[in-house]
Amino acid sequence: MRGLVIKSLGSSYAVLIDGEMRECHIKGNFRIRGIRSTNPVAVGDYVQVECLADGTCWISEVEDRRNYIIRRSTNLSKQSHILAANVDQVVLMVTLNHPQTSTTFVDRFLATAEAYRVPVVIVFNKIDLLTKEELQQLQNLRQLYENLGYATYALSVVHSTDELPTLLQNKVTLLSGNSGVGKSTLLNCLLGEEVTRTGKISDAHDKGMHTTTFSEMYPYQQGWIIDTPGIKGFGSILMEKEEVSHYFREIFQYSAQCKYNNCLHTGEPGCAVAQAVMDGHIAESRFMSYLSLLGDCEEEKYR
Ligand SMILES: Nc1nc2c(ncn2[C@@H]2O[C@H](COP(=O)(O)OP(=O)(O)O)[C@@H](O)[C@H]2O)c(=O)[nH]1
Ligand SMILES: [Mg+2]
Ligand SMILES: [Zn+2]
Repeated sequence: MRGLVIKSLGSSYAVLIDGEMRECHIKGNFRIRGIRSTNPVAVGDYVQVECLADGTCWISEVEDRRNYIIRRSTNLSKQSHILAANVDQVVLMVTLNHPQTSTTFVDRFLATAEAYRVPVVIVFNKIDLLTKEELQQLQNLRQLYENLGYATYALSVVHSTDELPTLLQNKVTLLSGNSGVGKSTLLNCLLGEEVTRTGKISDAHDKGMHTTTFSEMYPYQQGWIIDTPGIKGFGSILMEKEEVSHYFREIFQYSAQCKYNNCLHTGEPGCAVAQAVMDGHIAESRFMSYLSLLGDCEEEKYR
């Protein structure tokens, strides 16, 4: 039987088979070739399931993934955790303030998504809390990312989510963003029930305790929304230094005109990227984010 993995239950999985939710197990030695992850099966996976006479169900096979999003563990093990598979788009929820989301965070997130080839839509939330100056800043940021080809929305989840059903329908969407930006509030609002915890207490928990949190998929508008509680971003993925600029659309564009074709845009002569930053064609914030990711690659060598 074919099923869709909806949720991890720790050592087993909740799998939707013919409209019915079944708990499915995996054999201890179950592995997928080529991926070193702590979880061989992920939310969003399509799987083959065999149910035995004793009523237990077993996952025998994971179908090839269209894509998958991993989170690399921060320790030295270099193990990774698959957050979700077969994702159509990521909604990155951002608040300019309350709490502040840095452009570096946004840009690193976008770059990683580029590497996964998963489209990102940026949703700026809590605009009801912004001052006049901040609203202007927001406009500028939206313009910046729209110019790069990213769709953006600006709203207050607590007031209106009218635009979102159209954005989400028929798609598998991973919801992401820093803690406190309003992800749970949005889910509750869209799904019409208290599906996930909201508020300050749970946020304090997210930060203070190292509880294991699992992704979960919720049906919505002929599509699915994947919530990854307690997880801010994707975590970075391993990149070669030369590769980083490929994931910053405008930097990649200008890099074609650099004097040296292995230019890293860190002060080399004849660097078209540096010139474009000076001329205001590339936003300084984007260039800073690029340098920060590049710095990570440097660090990576010594791990
Ligand atoms: N003023 C305002 N508060 C919001 C908005 N959206 C969410 N919040 C509040 O922000 C806090 C954190 O929201 P939550 O959904 O738990 O964030 P999460 O950590 O991303 O899941 C809660 O107290 C929400 O009520 C909004 O659009 N405007
Ligand atoms: Mg939450
Ligand atoms: Zn250059």
